[in-house]
Amino acid sequence: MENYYQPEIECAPREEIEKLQSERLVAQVKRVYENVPYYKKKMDDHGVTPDDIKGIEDLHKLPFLSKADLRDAYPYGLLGKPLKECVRIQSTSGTTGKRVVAFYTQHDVDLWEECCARAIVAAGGSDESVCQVSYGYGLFTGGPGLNGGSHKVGCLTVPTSSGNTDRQIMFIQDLSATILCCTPSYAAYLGERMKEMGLTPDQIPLKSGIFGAEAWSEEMRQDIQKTLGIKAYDIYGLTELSGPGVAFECSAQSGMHINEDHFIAEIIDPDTGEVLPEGSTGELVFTAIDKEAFPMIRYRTRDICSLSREKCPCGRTHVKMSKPKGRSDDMLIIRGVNVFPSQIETVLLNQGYTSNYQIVVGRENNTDTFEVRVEMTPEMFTDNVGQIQELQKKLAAGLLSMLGIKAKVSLVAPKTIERSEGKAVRVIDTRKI
Ligand code: DLL
Repeated sequence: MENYYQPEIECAPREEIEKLQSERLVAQVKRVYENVPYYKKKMDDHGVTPDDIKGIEDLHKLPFLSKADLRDAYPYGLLGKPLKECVRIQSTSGTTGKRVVAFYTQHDVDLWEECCARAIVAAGGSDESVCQVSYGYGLFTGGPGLNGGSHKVGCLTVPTSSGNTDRQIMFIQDLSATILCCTPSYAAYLGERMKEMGLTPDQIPLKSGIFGAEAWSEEMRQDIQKTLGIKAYDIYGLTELSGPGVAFECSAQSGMHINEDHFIAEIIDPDTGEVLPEGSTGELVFTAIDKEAFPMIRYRTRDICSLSREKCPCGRTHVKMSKPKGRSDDMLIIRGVNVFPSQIETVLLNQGYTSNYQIVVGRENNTDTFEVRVEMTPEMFTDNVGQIQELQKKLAAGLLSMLGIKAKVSLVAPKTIERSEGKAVRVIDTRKI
């Protein structure tokens, strides 16, 4: 049986959701126009006033907000409430430029934690659950968001944060944790370590996992589910919009329901900005309609995915987004061809490898070099050169057929590629240096 945290809104009829969205959008646009000079100027420059926005059908009239705007307005330029009403900041681990600093009022924290609670209940959580939160705590939103959601549901919360892998496993075993929250790459590592310790899936108390914060393939899901003996649920979010819980997966495991009472999603053509019809793949754009301190309107996420309103067997009525294949800025252009790391991961896992890999891109004689380094599993590990060459050839052929370009494949010994405790870094691109 499917359980819901807030059934009246998660399963509300479409007309009701759209009516609520329209009301909230109109009020939000008016509020930011009157209170945030940065938005007022942006809307004035675009020739649109709050009077032009009568409902969700007018959303497309509003200007986009981009990461560049966040940088321009850093740190306080987009504040929708006086600082004295703000109770928290969170921040991204961006490697270039200024960090994004997002602000929250108590209302915003409650809204965010409720979204995470919906995700936990959808993954089978209840006040009987022991929920281990192994996302990082601190400025990163993963730990604090799932921690708050777990409290709201009434789970026994185990705030291990990331790292110290053997201690994580000790808590899972000793406290009989039933839900694990972490990045998929860390879940894969925990699974690998438990296997090494001789733990079989039936000896692991976990029942489900809530994994997100980075792109991961369907094949990686199957792999994690098998090793840990759990059902693995995807969760999506970004700091600018609150953190995890903007969208979450249900038992159908076929896309993530977007919490549409708080966020309106659109898919646009990333080159022209044109709104694309339902089902098209493009850049995901979000409008947060009831956040107070950091009110994002038509924020361009740079994540590439599609939306579907097909009826979901779980009973929820909120639109579903497909697994993002990665950010448009994660996409590599190698010899003119668009390559997403998640496509490479699909080929690797289909051929029996794990998600321990690295993509190394460089330039020699004005041509891009492209190498995929992959760990052999202990079962396939051999020092027979002929056998290794055979495996490399097969993998190179798989990559060629998926990507349309040739990669050099290097198989390396088990445990030689560094494991990740948070978001995995899989691409080394020396062309940018
Ligand atoms: O990663 C929030 C989060 C924490 C989500 C824990 C889920 C679980 P940021 O650090 O701001 O926030 O990074 C946001 O991560 O724009 C996507 O590119 C990527 N991302 C997040 N969730 C997923 C997912 C958190 N399930 C950026 N699948 C987003 C693919 C994801 N990519």
